[in-house]
Amino acid sequence: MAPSPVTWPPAPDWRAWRHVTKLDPDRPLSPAALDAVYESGTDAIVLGGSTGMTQQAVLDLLGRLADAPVPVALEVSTLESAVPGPALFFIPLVLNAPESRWLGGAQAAAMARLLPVVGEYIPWDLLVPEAYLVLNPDCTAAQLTRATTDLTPQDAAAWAAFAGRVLRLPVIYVEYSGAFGDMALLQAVRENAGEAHVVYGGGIRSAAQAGLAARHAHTVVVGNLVYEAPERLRETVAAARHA
Ligand code: 1GP
Repeated sequence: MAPSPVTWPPAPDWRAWRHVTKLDPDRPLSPAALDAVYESGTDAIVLGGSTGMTQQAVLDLLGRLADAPVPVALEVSTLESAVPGPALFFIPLVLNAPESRWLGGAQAAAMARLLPVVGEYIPWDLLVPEAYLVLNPDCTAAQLTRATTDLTPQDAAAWAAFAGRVLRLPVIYVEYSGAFGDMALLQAVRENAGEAHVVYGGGIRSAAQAGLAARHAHTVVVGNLVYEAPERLRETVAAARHA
């Protein structure tokens, strides 16, 4: 393969992130809420969402984040949202989805579209695959992927061992988007994930919840709170750091 005609900056040290703030390009974000994110001490901002990941929405939010004090990453969940600019690109897979398109089919289809057109410009070293376990049956991602959400801690441990120790995927994401999850399941994932980096997201609305999740996860993700009570984000950062 020909060398890339562009030089990309080095990837940020995402493994050191303890607290990540997830912003949804499909939701209105007030200037005050954005200020609260910047002042919270969060380690990074990730753009992501299950619906409305249009190119325009992603570009609009990236534009507003141009002066962010922390790295800005993008979770690429649609082909059209794959735009240049973010410091890092997370590529989600859903382990517990019944259809293979969520486990590589859609991603390979996107590659088939991108390679002939912008293949030389794909920043391979900035792509990080994330193996999701989608566990809240009411969240949009679960409905979209029809994920099998009623996993026991033992089931989740098996997925973690397979993804982390067999496939050697770098990230396992325990996702309860919208609801605080089962910490015993999270612990089982962490104990079986091998070298994989374990991320927890879902329903963190207090310092106590952030602290509980950060006991087992390397990184905790907070999303909804930014839109509901942005002034409380800061306490979740402090709790994650001190867990
Ligand atoms: C969503 O994991 C994140 O993808 C965070 O979840 O929005 O419930 O905080 P919440």
